[in-house]
Amino acid sequence: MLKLHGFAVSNYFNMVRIALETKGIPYEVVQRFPSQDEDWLSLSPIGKVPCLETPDGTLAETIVILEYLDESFPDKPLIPGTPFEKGMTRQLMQMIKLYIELPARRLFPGVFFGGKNSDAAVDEVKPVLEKGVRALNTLGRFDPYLIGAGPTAADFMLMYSLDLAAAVAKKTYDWDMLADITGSKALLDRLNEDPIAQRIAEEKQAQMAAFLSMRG
Ligand SMILES: N[C@@H](CCC(=O)N[C@@H](CS)C(=O)NCC(=O)O)C(=O)O
Repeated sequence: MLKLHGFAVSNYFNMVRIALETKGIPYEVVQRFPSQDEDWLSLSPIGKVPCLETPDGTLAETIVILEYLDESFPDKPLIPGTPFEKGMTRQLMQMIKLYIELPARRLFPGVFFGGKNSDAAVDEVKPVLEKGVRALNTLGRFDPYLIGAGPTAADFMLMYSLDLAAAVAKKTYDWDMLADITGSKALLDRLNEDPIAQRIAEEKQAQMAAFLSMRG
């Protein structure tokens, strides 16, 4: 059986988890926190979570794992359609990672973990997020899902990235980022209403206090 390594507060872990659950793929969770321990690095070369143990070996990097799942379990595709349509979903996945999640993540220490963000980081992140917002407005259809009638892997990346990025934008710049992405608030509400998403959110909430005290 597939083994998903990670922990319930991790947004990347939850992107993979919701894909596994939505597709109905059997899997086990192995609770793991990021580290540079030798045994973990032998599974996840950079030491991050998530990582997926498959019958053929181990894969790290969320987009790689999502692609592996869709190719190995073609029912209920999360990167559906023609090569071009698949390209559109993949394009959004990359835009969300590179221009929403990663820049926002630079400011997590000051926003979520009681640290202080440097002025340089604060200045550098905003224009990148603005480009990400512009790309989502250009590429997203929000009708009702990001790119079509059903959720894709891009929706799952969005729901576990945009919530955090919006919190970063609000606290750092007093910027209501969701108001600037037409349809995004309704889409996040729709995605979060799903019973699978609610279960994942409950597990995240249950682990949150322990996670924050571990970091503090
Ligand atoms: N590019 C990685 C990012 C994963 C990631 O940043 N995971 C976080 C937890 S949500 C982590 O392991 N952080 C520890 C670190 O950055 O060393 C992916 O797509 O899976």
